[in-house]
Amino acid sequence: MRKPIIAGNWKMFKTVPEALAFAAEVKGKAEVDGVDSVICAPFTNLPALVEALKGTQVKVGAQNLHFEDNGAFTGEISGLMLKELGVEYVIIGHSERRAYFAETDEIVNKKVLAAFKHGLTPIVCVGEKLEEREAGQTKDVCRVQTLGAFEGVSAEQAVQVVVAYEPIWAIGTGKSSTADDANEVIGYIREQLAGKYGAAVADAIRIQYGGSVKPGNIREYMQQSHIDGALVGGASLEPASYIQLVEGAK
Ligand code: G2H
Repeated sequence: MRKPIIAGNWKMFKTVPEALAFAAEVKGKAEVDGVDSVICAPFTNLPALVEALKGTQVKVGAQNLHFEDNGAFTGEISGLMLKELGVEYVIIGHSERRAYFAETDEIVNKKVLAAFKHGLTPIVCVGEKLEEREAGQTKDVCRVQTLGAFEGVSAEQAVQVVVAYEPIWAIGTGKSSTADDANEVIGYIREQLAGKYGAAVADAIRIQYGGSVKPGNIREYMQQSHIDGALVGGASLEPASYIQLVEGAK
């Protein structure tokens, strides 16, 4: 069976002292057997968080990487650099990066391959905009984004990928997709992966829901057949709320 995974996406929040205070609060608490727990923090927090969470079940992730190892890419951070810090996960293709930083499916794919090159676990985000949903294009958008991200990814690598389905209209808006609707789209994403890799591989790939998940609704999502956890923004910032999310994923 697939192990549930809760990943906090802090986005551009928290200074180093704030991150360390969070780590001290969640130690021993956001650690539930049978649930993977990951905090994806701003780059500046990563060394301190890796150190503070060493030996715990709370893993550390980044929110982006560049697909080259090094080069003249001012302001960028590579997978090589993240690995050196002890980071284990990296979010790739979050809708905010697609929208504000012009990340295409091709760039997302290069980043997924770069993550594997450095032994980082990619959390790959896919999801439709409101107008695409209203035009009945949700599944088409998710199929193209998912298959685009997995281009050139072997079956052995595919089972390690975490996919996060985040309908864009549900992000940070307080509006969440119903658990049934999210499960239907996630089931469809799994079908596409089965078409590419076969059912056994697709059944092993973890697919999260993301978009206004909070302690009050996590269990509804977790009860769904295809939903294996959540990528959580706002509700991952407070230790008490994050702990409840990890507990709720059990
Ligand atoms: C979606 C999510 C985290 P929030 O971006 O990836 O954010 O939970 O605040 O909607």
